[in-house]
Amino acid sequence: MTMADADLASLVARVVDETPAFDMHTHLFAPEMGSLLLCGADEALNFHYLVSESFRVHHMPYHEFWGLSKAQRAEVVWNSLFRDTSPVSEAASGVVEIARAMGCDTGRLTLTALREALSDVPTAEYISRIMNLANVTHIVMTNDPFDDQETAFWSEMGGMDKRFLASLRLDKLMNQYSSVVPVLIAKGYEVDESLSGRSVVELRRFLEDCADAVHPLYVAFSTADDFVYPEPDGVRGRILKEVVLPFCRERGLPLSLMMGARRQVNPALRAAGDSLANAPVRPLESLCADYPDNRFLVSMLARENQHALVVAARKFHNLMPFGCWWFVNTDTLVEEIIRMRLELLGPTFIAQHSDARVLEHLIYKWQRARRVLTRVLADKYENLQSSGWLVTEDVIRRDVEQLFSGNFRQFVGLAESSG
Ligand code: FIX
Ligand code: ZN
Repeated sequence: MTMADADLASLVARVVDETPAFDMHTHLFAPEMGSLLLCGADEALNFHYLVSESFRVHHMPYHEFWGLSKAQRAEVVWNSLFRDTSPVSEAASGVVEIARAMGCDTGRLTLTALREALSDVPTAEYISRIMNLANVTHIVMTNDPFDDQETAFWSEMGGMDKRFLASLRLDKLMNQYSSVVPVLIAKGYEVDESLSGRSVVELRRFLEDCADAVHPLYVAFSTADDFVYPEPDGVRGRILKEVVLPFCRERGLPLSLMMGARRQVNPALRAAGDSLANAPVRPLESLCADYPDNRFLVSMLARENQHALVVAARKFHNLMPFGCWWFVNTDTLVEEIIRMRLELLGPTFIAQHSDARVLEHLIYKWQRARRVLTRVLADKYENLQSSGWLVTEDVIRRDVEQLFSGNFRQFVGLAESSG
């Protein structure tokens, strides 16, 4: 039976709200990894998105800002973005959404009230509360084998909170190889800068060791606009071809490429100093064509690249577009991208990831994703209905489940029942 448009829209909203999400890319860590899991008001206000926005208001010299304690920086950000201007940006209004979900009176929100409502200590109950509010079942971490603070916990990873799963992040290996050579040598791997001798075999052994330690769901690295493929003589090209791709193939792991991040355009802003670049899609197409037995999870940072990425995914079934990353994770652009992907791919992509750096980010990032997906899907189902197609609750549930979790699970080979 055909539903009235308003009934259909509220059914879609309910199903989207009720469908759990598998958050396939975050910068959160299992609670057993101690101070690596960030939470609380001061961390939320020190989020690099807010830090960069705050400089547009307070104009403090960089050294002065970074010389402050974390709590003082949180106050500067608060004053700049919530007292002296209105929090209308994506990131700033996200704080208001977090506050509301955590029970604050957002009509007269103060920094003190926010600090009281959010916990600085990620107890198991607090994590469950936040994950329930966001309706997220699993959180994929970004695990960097060259971060000593993190790798100190790797041997205990097997016994950690099962809701947190690993991904192996290889930016340093792929983008700054010469800088990690001494580190690898110190760890006992026989490598050199020109990849001669046993280097390739040893790099492979290094990846095997990392994977044995963290059991990643996928391997990842980000690129700027300088990523080329094929690159037979370049070090990165050789590592990709001779080490990473065969490793991924043999272990059945997808390779995630996060394309278009131009790092440290303004180093004085520290983590907030990265920007974006329009990245060519051709190398990606060639990779997908040359390695049909590899699977590629891909997100692109520039709005200009989204259309080409979707078209590439029509051509190559080993390519899975995921999420709306960072500078395109705004209401307007998420709507545009999800609409474009649905129109060109149907529900065969990964609708969103949170990229959360602070636990409470899960709340607003997923609330937003759900609102946008509801709008777009309601519109699509209304059109289908008006063509006589039967749209039922079961059908909507199936589609949303695929977009929020199923497509990712299937792509990384996670059985429905496991995890
Ligand atoms: O490379 C990444 O995974 C990016 O998401 C981060 O580096 C970035 O700082 C970020 O947090 C974006 O949301
Ligand atoms: Zn990220």
